[in-house]
Amino acid sequence: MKSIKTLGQFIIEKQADFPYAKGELSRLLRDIGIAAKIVNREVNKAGLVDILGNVQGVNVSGESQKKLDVYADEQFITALKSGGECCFVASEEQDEGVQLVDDGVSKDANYVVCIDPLDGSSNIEVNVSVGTIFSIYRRKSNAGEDVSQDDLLQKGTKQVAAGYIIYGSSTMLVYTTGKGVNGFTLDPSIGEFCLSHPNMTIPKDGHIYSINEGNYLKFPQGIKDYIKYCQVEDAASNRPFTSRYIGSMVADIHRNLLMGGIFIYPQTAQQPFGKLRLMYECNPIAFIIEQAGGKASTGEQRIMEVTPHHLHQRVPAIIGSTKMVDKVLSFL
Ligand code: AHM
Ligand code: MG
Repeated sequence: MKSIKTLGQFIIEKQADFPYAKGELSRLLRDIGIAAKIVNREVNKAGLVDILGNVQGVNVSGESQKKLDVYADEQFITALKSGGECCFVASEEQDEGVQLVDDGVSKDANYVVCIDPLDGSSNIEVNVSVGTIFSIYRRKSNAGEDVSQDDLLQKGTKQVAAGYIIYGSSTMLVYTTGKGVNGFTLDPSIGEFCLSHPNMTIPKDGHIYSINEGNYLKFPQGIKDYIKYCQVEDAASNRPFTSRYIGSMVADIHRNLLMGGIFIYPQTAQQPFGKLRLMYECNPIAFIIEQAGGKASTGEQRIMEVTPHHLHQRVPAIIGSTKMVDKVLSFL
């Protein structure tokens, strides 16, 4: 029988690679993995229990929150708080950063986390994959000092780790610490994430494009031109390409990571920065895709080089196989 390697074993093995190898980042990743298993359990029984539907209130972006969004938010924040390695969290579900202080303990923690606890949550009710996306930074202030928004508002290039969990036909955790990308599949029989996709790389080119074409009329001309390019017949470049859009960023990105492809969420006249959030959607995904050998751009610059001004900032996103991203950029 082939031996398995759990996420916990892998993290410990890789600990020496981390920039500050004191085990803090390892513990932080482990805490996220534990919360992911708890959220996975609830996502899996979403159709069974009375947990669907809106709870009162809307999140900071004016969208109605689903109960599982709130549940996932609580689980990740609780895990980060009790783990003690994170002092400040930015979450899609929280207007402001959440300071994790428990009898003063976490104030000394060296890391801050940006997280979308349950992305694509409008898909839960129809049994379509959803995800969690996270990004980890060293705090800017010194341990023991008060934390401020400045600790969270760092460029994506400063990420020390990032990952996503996809709650799909199987549940996977994919993460990077800047030394490649590794994927772990949850084995429900033993309750462990097991290394299933070592050293993931995205094909340099692909033939899948993922974009919400319902918004076509509102897209910038260059994006419209690219979509038409994808649809033209040309045997030499394997066109027409295949259009695949799940509407769950993690699921669309995960498929493209494995098969090659491009994901685009552009700006429109109504949404000059697009829809997706820089700090907890685009930056972590950009870090993973770049680490897998792909590219992530706003159309004007590398996503990870965008200067953040507020926690819920939006950016246009063009993410995927290098050749496909370059092709889109040539149309802009
Ligand atoms: P959410 O954070 O409110 O779930 O929104 C993010 C999601 C992404 O997962 C997905 O790529 C996008 O919204 C889909 O948006 P649209 O329905 O406009 O195509
Ligand atoms: Mg989201």
